Amino acid sequence: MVLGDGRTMVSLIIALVAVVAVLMLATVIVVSRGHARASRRQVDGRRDAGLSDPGSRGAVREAGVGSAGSSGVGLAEAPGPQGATEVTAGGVELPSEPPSIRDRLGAARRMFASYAGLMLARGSISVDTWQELEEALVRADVGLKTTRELLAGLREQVAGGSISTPADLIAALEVQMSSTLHRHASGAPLSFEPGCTNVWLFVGVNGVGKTTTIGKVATREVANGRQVVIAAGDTFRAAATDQLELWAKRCNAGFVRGVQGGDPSAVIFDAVQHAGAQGNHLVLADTAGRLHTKSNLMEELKKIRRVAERPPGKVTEVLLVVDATTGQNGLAQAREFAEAIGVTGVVLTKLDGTAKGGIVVAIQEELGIPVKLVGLGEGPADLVQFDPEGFVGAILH
Ligand SMILES: Nc1nc2c(ncn2[C@@H]2O[C@H](COP(=O)(O)OP(=O)(O)O)[C@@H](O)[C@H]2O)c(=O)[nH]1
Ligand SMILES: [Mg+2]
Repeated sequence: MVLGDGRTMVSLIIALVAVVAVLMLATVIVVSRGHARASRRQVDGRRDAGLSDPGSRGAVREAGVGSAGSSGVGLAEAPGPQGATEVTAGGVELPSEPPSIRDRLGAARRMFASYAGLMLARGSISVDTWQELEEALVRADVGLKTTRELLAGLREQVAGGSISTPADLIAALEVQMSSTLHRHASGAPLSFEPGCTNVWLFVGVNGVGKTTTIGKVATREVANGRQVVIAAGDTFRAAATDQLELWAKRCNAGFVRGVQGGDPSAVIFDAVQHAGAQGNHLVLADTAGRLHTKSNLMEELKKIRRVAERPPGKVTEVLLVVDATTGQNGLAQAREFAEAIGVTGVVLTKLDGTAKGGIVVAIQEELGIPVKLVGLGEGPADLVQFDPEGFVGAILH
């Protein structure tokens, strides 16, 4: 090449520009093919899972996926805002000192104490003692069937001579109630399996506290260093999704939502697939408490469960949320959900309210489902692991 030759220089520049343009064009083609392949894979996955085409239910949005830097608790890096995905970050709210069941069950304890006072004043076990004990247990929501079973066990001990005073009777009741709760592994931690995307499904009728419980569980799990994605599977009520999004933002969990009235299974499928792709550990899936008919709801829940099991998802908990203030009605709900979809544990909420608590014993004795968590208020820290001894002690003395 001869330097200073103007025409040669111009040709060289034109050639260089042409090469750069060809390279850029090739890159654009490769990237757009990659995107097309990825979205085809997701649509195929949905179709395999028996879900509707995303176009028919609106795009899934995502908010509140935090970055590791913003929280310091090791959350996955947020994906870039592409397509219909929307990403926002929030601050983690660590739970303060958890409340104690003992403090919040004051009303139940006072009620039982007034009966115990009557029994102990008498000095010996009489017909009245048995009547008072039965009344106390039924009023505490233990339920007639479970109360009678507990009393039958105590009568045997009295007949055998191992119990002779009202004080012994109350002590034996405590042992019997605790052993009932232990028999069904109550208070066991929630199941979590490494190496897959754990899905914890929250089911239960409207108003029991599913959404609030998910918020509390997400707060706790994020604070413990887990990467959490919340799936707004209650597409039936728009307010439920907004309420959940707020919780997700507050604790810096990922959040996947669908359109109102959309297919809940599709939302949960997308959340699981997204969580898997991000290497996240845990999906907390909200569900509707009521659809047009009850059988619709149960069928929908079965479908959600099937879809959530698709790799890398694995349903490791199906938690039935029961409002403790609904008393024996909660037992009937538990029976229905357990029969339809299988329930691995109960979250008993509102034990801080007017609840008497005995429903815990009834649920376990009659259905054999362990109570795993207890809701003691509306705040993010108002959730505790169920502790059988602490619970029985909080009611009886
Ligand atoms: N006192 C009290 N209120 C609760 C508890 N859990 C939930 N709630 C309240 O119960 C109401 C219904 O809760 P929500 O989570 O929307 O129920 P969902 O319909 O099952 O999702 C809300 O006002 C919650 O603040 C709890 O443990 N204690
Ligand atoms: Mg809800």
